Order: sequence, then structure tokens, then C-alpha cells
Amino acid sequence: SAFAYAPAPESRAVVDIAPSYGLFIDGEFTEAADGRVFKTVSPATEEVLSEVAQAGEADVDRAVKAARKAFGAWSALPGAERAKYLFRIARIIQERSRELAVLETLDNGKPIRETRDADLPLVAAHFFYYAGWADKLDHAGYGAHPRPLGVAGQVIPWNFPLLMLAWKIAPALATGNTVVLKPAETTPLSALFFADVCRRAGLPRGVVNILPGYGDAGAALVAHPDVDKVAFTGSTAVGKQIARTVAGTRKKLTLELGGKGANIVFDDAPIDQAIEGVVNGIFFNQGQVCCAGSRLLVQESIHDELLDSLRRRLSTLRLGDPLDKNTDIGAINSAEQLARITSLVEQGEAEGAERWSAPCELPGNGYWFAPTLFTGVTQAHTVARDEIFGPVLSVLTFRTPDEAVAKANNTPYGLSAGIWTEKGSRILAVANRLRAGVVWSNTFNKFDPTSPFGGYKESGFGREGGRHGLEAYLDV
Ligand code: TXE
Repeated sequence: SAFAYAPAPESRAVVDIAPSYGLFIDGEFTEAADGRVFKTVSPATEEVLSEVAQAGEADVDRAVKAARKAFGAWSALPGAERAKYLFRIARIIQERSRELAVLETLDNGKPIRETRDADLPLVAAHFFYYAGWADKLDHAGYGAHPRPLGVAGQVIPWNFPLLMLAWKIAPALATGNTVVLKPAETTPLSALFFADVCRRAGLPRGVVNILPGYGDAGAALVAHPDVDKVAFTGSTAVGKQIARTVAGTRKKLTLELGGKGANIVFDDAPIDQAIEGVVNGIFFNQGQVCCAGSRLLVQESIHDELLDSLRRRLSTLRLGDPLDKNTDIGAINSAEQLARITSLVEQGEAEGAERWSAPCELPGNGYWFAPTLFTGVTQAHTVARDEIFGPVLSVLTFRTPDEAVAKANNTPYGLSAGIWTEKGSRILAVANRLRAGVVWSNTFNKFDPTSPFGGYKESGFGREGGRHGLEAYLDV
């Protein structure tokens, strides 16, 4: 891609991690009002990386007040002026991408190859893309003067910490909103680095506020009466809770929740390409991806052949030190997430699905799970229905395109799907019947800031990315 500029970082020495960090409110790093702190650890080693101030209700209030105070001047700036700040932020991210990639890998556990080649280039691309919109909103067909909503309260998860921040902050700022963002408790460091990027870019005080903390801080932010817009990415359970909190208020809401994506492989698929796509679809970021292709729907006639190749391919994946450039599979983000994955896999075995795990040695410290397949899966199995959010692929079969569509849609979720076939007409026919916000064909997990992303059904509502991503932050 045009943004694949990042050099190859291999050592953690490239990034300075301070022993402690504050909250970022009104342009300054500050302690929490009640002085609370929490530790953030490397999931690959369990080493404590830093101690971080933990936001509570009083801090949320302080940050929302700062964002409100900043809103008047920020929203009154000509779009071209806001664009300058966003371009500056994008450029600083590019310049510091090596440090950021290492920092993200340390705090999250994902392979450096992914942070370097996927996360960081996409983060910069989102800021460049939305910078380009900031001075064109009057001509975007939203009417003469589309208005920003005000203060956006944003809560993000740990699987793509900096990228989820970019998805949320870039369109909010481009449209003239101000922001209070709460990163996930296991991955606060790249968001705090980003706070410093905002300072270096000269962003006016209070336009962006970053509040590391737990779910209680997220809940306080969502419930704060002076927040105009809530954007959440995370679990479906918390998303529903947030929808209840926001109901009956003036707040606008977008939710990006879980998924159980189907990767549909027809018997005429380009098979080697399909195998790579299926592997990427579920093992990218250890499967901790809301749009992961966590169900493989394979046409019955090629099931055995495909599964043989898949097992051989999985046996070659290298699991280990996420900072090693050759690593394919990094650490699971937290002990809690590892426990959730383990318990769902045990349930799959108990219900009679057949488990196969790639032969690999798991490091002694940290949180690890070997690439795993379930075969003999039926739609009644939990592993066919629940989001596992780990490196676990459930394999189901189909005979006809109708059956493939029916099975792919047989889930409360509707975020993603993949179609593998040489037949263009079939791609269109199947894609049109899939209830999923994104459908890839003969590829998977491809992202681009110009494309809207979001869910059907219990995967949430609203879109992020592209021109549609602006609408979530505007009154038109
Ligand atoms: O999510 P939570 P968790 C799914 C995935 C995973 C499961 C649980 O299946 O196994 O969710 O993950 C904040 N009000 N996804 O527990 O709790 C929290 O602090 C406001 C899919 O990590 O939803 C964090 O910042 N905020 C998903 C964020 O919500 C609250 C990505 C997400 O945490 C809150 C992550 C509350 N009451 C998990 N409680 C995706 N769509 O990509 C927690 N938070």
C-alpha cells in the first residue's frame, strides 16, 4: 500500500516506556483525582511495562468539561485549519511508527510484523484520509453547513488499540467535534503516546482527552450528561448495556460489536490462495478480531483435501516472541481472554466437535494458545455460534450455494464474510444474500480508510470509515 513505509523494528530498545503515566486532560498529563493507578503488563512475558493513572468518575467529569470548553473554538475553525492539525498528527505518527509498532506489540502481544505492516500504516492512513475531508464537508452533499455534534465519548477495546483510536478520533476531529476517549485497561500505552503526539502537533488543549481506566470509567463517560455522542467498540454484552444507558437521552450512538464471520470456500476456489485467506482470516492477531473468519464453510467435495492442506499450513506457523519479525502467532492479550478461549474450546470438545491443535511449544510465561481447528462441527455446537475471539477455527460443510448462504447467515451477528470462488457471477449472487457489513471475495481482512465498516444485527449499527464514517459525527 502507499502507506507501507514503516522500517523494521526488532528491538524493544527503540521505545522509551516511562515507569508511570498520567491521564491526558486539557492538554496535560495529570494524576487521577483519587490517586488510583493500575499496572499494564506485556502479555508475552507478564512483565510490568508501566503504571498508569486510573480514571474515575471525577476525572471523566473533568475531561468532559475540558472537551466542552474546547468545542466552541475547535468547531468554529475553518475546515482547512482543522485539516492542518490532522495532517500534522498523521505525519508525526509516520515518523514515530517504529516506536509505536514496538509499543503496541509490547502492550498487546501481537506480532511486530502485524503492528508494523498493518496497524501503523492504517492508523496513519486514517488520519490522512479524514484530514482530507475536513475542508470539504460543505461540498459533501450534507447541506450547506453540516454541524458537529459536540463532545464525543469514545470507548475502545484492546485488540487494535491504536487503530480503533484512529477510527474514532480522526473522523470526530475532522468534523469539528472534541473527544474524550477511554482505551481498554490492558492496552493504554499507545493511546498515551498518541496524547503526546497531539501535544507535539500543537492541537489546542481539550480537543482530545485520553482517560485510561476500567469499565467503570467507560460507563461514567457513556452516562455523562454533557456527552453528545457515544461511540463504542467491544463486547456485545457491554454494547447492549450502553444502548440502555443512552436510550432516552439526546446522545447519538454507534456500536461496533462482536462477530462470527463465515469464510465460504467453493470447490472451484483458487485453493492455495483460499488456504492463505482462511489462515489470515482467523489467525491474524491470534483471532482477536471482530471480523475474523472464525467459521470455515467448505464445500463438501473438497473438505478432506482442504483440511489436509490447512493442517499442514498451520503446522508451519511460528508462535512466540511477538517482537521477532518471523513470528506469525503472538500472545493472547490477557489472562481473562485466554481463560475465555480455553473454556469455549473445552466446551467444543465436551459437545463432541473434533479438536486439532497445531504442534507447537508454548512459552512458559505469558498467555498463549496454539492455532486450533474444530472439525465435525454442526450448527448446534457452541463453537459454531459463540464468538471465541481467539485462534480457533470451526469447520462446517455445505453442498449448494443456498446452503452456504443459509449457514453463513445463521448467527445473531453480521459483521463479515468471505467468498472464495473463480466465478464472478457467484461472488455477486452470494454476496448480495449475506447479512454482513463487509464481504470480501478471494481475500480477507483487507482494510482501507475509504471503506465503511460496521455490522448488521447484533454486530451493532453505524459505520466507521469512508464517507459514511463522517455521518456518525455530524448533524446534517
Ligand atoms: O470486552 P469489553 P472484553 C468481545 C470478544 C471478547 C469479549 C470480552 O468476544 O472475548 O468481547 O472482551 C470497556 N461501560 N470483544 O471483556 O468489556 C472496557 O474497559 C462502558 C469484541 O475486553 O466490552 C474496554 O475499554 N465501557 C470486540 C471496552 O469496554 C465498558 C473487541 C471493551 O471491553 C464497560 C473486544 C461498561 N459497562 C472484545 N465495561 C470487537 N468488537 O472487536 C467495559 N467497558
